[in-house]
Amino acid sequence: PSLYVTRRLPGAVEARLTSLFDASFNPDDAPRTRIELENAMREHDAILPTITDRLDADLLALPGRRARLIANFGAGVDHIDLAAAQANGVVVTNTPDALTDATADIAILLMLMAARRAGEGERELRAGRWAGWRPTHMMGQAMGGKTLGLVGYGRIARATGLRAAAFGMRVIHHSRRPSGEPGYVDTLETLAEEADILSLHVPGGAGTRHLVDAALITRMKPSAILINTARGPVVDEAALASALRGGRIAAAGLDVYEREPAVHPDLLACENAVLLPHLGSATIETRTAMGMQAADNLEAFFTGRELPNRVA
Ligand code: 8YV
Repeated sequence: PSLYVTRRLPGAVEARLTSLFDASFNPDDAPRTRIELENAMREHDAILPTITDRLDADLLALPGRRARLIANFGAGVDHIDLAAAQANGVVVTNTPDALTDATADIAILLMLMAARRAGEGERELRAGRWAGWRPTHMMGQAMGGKTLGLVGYGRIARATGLRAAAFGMRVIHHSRRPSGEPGYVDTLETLAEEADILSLHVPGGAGTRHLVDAALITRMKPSAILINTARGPVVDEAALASALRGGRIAAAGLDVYEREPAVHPDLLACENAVLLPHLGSATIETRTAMGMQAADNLEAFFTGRELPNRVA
């Protein structure tokens, strides 16, 4: 079968895909244009896209479409119109397990950086503004003894909670469907009120857009920290920047943004925002494992086996 891969992938993954399929790789590793995606849908049996490819209803209903499988490289599939995929008989798979630990690690990294003011400190030092040690210099907050509120309770949330417990944190969570597990809090509002650190682990898409808005931020403690490793649009960036500037919450640690790669200019101006360029799954081990998981799904599809990670 013929496969189109929209971005360059780790070498071991490209080698496996080449051994299994008549695979074409995007040569310049730039995001694909709409025309390029249309051509790929018409010319190949399967597509392996990433978060930078928007596969909307028109693309999925494209006349003359040949592609029958979209094997997404990544867990989040909010860039793919799943209802349109379903309606047009296009199968969609994702790579949920491969990136759990790497993303939980980034959530903890952001918590530590925000709580201990690491970005701010490094900027001060590199700018030659560090006046030397003093007892009250750049005091942050401890994580131990604090409460972590997990919004969503899937794989990454749980892995983040386990790590936070090792830092001596109390871990509570809220999810759409009650988990029935210890630490479950009935409403998002109560979770926001109780948490010292609020960490987001919900999928993107219309159902979670601006879940964290000005009203929810108002419920948070003035000392609270917001962490987002999920999807940018879950947070109203303008409302968050205004809260950070006004001292209504203490800090934020973000890995994802509403309009990537653009970042709200007001956030860029906030000293108390730690801002990473969507590094959640960016380790060689994880990106390789994601590619291998996508390859497993492709292989299962074309050999008529059950798909390990079907989402539509
Ligand atoms: C990926 C992610 O790097 O898997 C996800 O949902 O957000 C990232 O970790 C990205 O999706 C790759 O397509």
